[in-house]
Amino acid sequence: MKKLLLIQSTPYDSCRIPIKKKKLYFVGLGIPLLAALTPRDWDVEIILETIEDIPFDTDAELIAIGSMGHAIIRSIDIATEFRKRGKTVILGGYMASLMAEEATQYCDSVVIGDAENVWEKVLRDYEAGDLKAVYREELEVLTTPMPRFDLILDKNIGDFLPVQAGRGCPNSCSFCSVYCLYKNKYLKREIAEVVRDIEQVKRLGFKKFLLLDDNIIADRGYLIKLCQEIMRLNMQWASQCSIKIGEDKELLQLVAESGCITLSFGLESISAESLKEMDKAWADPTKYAELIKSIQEAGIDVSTEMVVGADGDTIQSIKDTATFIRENKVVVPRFYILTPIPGTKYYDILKSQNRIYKEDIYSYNGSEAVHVPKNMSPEELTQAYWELYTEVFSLRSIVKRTIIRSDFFKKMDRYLFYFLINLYYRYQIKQKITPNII
Ligand code: B12
Ligand code: SF4
Repeated sequence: MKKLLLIQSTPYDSCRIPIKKKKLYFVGLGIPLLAALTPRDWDVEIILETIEDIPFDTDAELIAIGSMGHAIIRSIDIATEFRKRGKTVILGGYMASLMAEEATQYCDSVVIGDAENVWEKVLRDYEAGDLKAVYREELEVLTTPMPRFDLILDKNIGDFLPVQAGRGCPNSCSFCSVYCLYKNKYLKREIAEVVRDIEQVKRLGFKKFLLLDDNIIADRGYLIKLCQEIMRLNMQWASQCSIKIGEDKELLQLVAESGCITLSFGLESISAESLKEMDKAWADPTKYAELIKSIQEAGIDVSTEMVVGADGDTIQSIKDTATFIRENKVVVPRFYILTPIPGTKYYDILKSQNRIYKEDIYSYNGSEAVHVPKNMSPEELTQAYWELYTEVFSLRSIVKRTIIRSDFFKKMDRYLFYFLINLYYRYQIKQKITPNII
């Protein structure tokens, strides 16, 4: 039987050593889905490099590697090693899609964007000895088979499995890879199909799932119907969406009742000027505190993603971000340096202004300034970023955000869990690892 090895690569750390973990708390869906899209006359093996070693002496003839962000460098190195051993290598996933032309130099074929309409053709072309350098087949309708979780269940993964209802986002933030790939397209799956996948997660013995959508409230009516279905399954879930959900008390209540325990919000910045620069002026930072409160009052824990280094940011505004996070009792805050990912609108703008400071994609890890900010030097930005992380994950801030809360005794288990996550992040930050590859 022909054999395919599917790899999700892990990024390198600052010493160019692949980042390894004992456990992968959040697994992606791309690779298990690709396995499900593979015709059954292929034998498939999955390797999640963050928790497993790559079997370079594999008997698989075809190697397909997925890459997120700066992990593309690792994917390229893996591809090079396999090609030396005579294997055929295909790259895909977000980062290979955004820099497909460059990626083709290091592999036999690149799949840009969604694989659903094209993966079987790729494999058949390979079998016929007619593999093309690039494949791209945009989706008009999103329908996916049941992901092959059977291939990852024996691995050391967390207690959430991934499910996806939709892809893309109607917004157009300048720095965003999702916008770059989907423009304003927002594709949703039939609710029955999503429920089918959640039911599979439940059948496999998992009580929690991660709804991987980038903005789950992009279609309010759809989310309402989905929550009504999820509710009867008696599961817990987490997802991410626009903070504007805080304005919609009725929706918040339904989302919470359906089992949503945590929502993550790309707040990006507390500076209105910075948000404008990111084409995210629709978000109003003066309302953030009030919206966060209303989400917390609905019983949903608030996690945030923010970036520093936009033109509205100063050293002082970056320091003030730590106070914002502490005062609003954000349980899991994450930060990145605003990074002009090649392929995005933001990259083109900075390039035209001659403000790209480092071209080496290896530095595009979100924790090192690669552009020249307006109000500080790149080095000052990198330093301010790590100081922000250090302050936010000081014991004082961690305790204030996770323990000293009026509802602590109501949800003690959950807050103690967040407390431990925060301690783990604190440990990672001390090693200068951006706490994301969890
Ligand atoms: C879950 C997730 C994670 C998880 C799990 C990652 C893992 N190891 O599997 C965690 C939290 C650990 C994580 C970490 C990181 N992530 Co992440 N992650 C996601 C998220 C939310 C969902 C991914 C997913 O499963 N999507 C659903 C599947 C079905 O879609 P898909 O992955 O795009 O796959 C489809 C196609 O792309 C294609 N495809 C995917 N892989 C492959 C491979 C081959 C060979 C082929 C042919 C096709 C193919 O087929 C699939 C079906 O159509 C996405 C956002 C998003 N919208 O996708 C960000 C996202 C992919 N992550 C991103 C980044 C930057 C990272 C980090 C680098 C962050 C950091 N600075 O540390 C790390 C890198 C980790 C790593 N191992 O490489 C960016 C990537 C941007 C870019 N330009 O590449 C995204 C898009 C978030 C964003 N909005 O910017 N991530
Ligand atoms: S709202 Fe989020 S997913 Fe949508 S374009 Fe902006 S950053 Fe990207």
